[in-house]
Amino acid sequence: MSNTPYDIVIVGAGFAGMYLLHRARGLGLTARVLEAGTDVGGTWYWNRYPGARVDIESMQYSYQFDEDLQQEWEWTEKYSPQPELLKYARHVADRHDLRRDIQFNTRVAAARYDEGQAVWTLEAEDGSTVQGRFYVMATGCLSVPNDPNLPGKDTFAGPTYVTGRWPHEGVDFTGKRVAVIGTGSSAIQSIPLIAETAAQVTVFQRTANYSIPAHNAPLDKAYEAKIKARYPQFRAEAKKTGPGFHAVFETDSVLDATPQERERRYRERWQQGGLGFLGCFADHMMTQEGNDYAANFLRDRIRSIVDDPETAEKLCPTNLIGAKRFCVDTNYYATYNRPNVALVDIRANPIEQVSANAVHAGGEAYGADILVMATGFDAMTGALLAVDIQGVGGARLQERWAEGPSSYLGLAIKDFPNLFTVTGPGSPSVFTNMLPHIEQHVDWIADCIGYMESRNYRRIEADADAEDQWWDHVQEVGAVGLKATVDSWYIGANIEGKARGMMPYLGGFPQYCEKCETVAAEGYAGFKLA
Ligand code: NA7
Repeated sequence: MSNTPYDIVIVGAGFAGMYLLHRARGLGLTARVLEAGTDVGGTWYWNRYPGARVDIESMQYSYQFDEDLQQEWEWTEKYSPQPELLKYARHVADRHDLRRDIQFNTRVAAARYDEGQAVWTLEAEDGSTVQGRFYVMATGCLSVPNDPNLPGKDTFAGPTYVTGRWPHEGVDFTGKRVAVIGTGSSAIQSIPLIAETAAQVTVFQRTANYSIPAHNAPLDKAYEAKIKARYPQFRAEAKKTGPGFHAVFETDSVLDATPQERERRYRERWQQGGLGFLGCFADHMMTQEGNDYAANFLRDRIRSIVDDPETAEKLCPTNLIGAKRFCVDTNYYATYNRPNVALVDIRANPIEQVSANAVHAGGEAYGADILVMATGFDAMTGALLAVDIQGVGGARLQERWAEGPSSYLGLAIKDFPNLFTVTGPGSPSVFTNMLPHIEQHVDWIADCIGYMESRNYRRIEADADAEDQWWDHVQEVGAVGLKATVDSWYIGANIEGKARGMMPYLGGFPQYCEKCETVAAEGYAGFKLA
């Protein structure tokens, strides 16, 4: 690596890092992207498990900064599969000639701010260093896999695969006995496909999840043409919705509806499929009673699909619908009707140990040749804390966030000057359509740096009071309704020992964007510029 300070050093070559590099060049700044993988794509580079697929329609989960690109690119399916998303990322890298400023195979271990020089020095695991005046963590919200310590896991004789680190050459399950740990989105997407070729699939479920059919299909050409005819307006409308994507979000209360009207709307949304399901009323997340209506409807769907009543009951979630990430599937529940698929409730029968060729739970040994860990991620903070980031006055992010994160707008942290985080804790991030949010954050960061360059400012730092107030607001909004009452990775509950607290901002994407715009318009209110 070179020791000449770049204007901006960016960690991560996913959609955020790629777009920020493009914006940096547009500002006439030098930028270097450091990426642990061997290619661009981030999430879609790492998550190659069978069935990996975006759960927002591809016409909406795509870049909008390049109008020609969004007009020219043709998605083949309503919800793109991982290989197509990776192809898209590679296409964008080629189209904008990004790779020449991206250093692959480089995992950053530490970053230190030198106050006198006003530069950040990033150190990679191989000891090489690179410096930049600005430093941006574009490392994603779900990028560090959760690797639970199952007793005896290391004694397992067969291969263990982690959904978030899937081998590039794929996995052949033909004739194998496969044990899948976890029933979140990654498991729900992959189990139906694994079951098609495996001899036996045993699913170890700790918490049943709600899932809604994707009704995925080839992309309707007439629909595509209709959107492309007014793409910028279509995107602008999406930004006005709470989660930043098009769906019909009704504003009336589930409590005021007649039973017939509730049933009618639930059935209609079930037929439509996808994440818009809960948008059929405004307040599912406000009361237990309102939540129960939707939950009962989905539990009835599960019972109607799954033949074996005992398995169906185990698959019926008992927690609040919408508190954990809602899943979108293709044939998930029906897969349990296959003779080669079995479900083990490990809440009732905890895993005792893994041995050479079995997973032992509730006194039974379930034979396995392959172990699939679909156990999720150290969400929101995992990738940020994987780097030993040292700011000014001895501030260390790992210590600062030991009791939970705090940030100004999910963009900046006091005592860490010239460091920005893309979709960091305190921003709406995972509660929104990630790609438009990434673009909003990157634009904000690039505009801010452009503003500083034009006025000769060399240093920006979140003001302590502004950060505290924002974080209090994030917690206050996060406590409204029922979302925070259920253990989820949104509140850090999936990682043993992790501090609890609502990490994404629940106040809505439009409200958040307005706040960011006001901050910028007021000369970066809440930041100290020097
Ligand atoms: P998730 O949604 O966090 O799911 C992880 C699953 O693994 C979930 O069912 C967990 O059960 C289970 N898990 C985690 N740790 C353990 C242990 N120790 N033992 C047994 N089971 C465990 O991750 P995904 O990768 O599926 O999805 C992440 C996001 O990617 C998703 O929300 C979409 O946005 C795309 P738990 O519920 O914690 O009881």
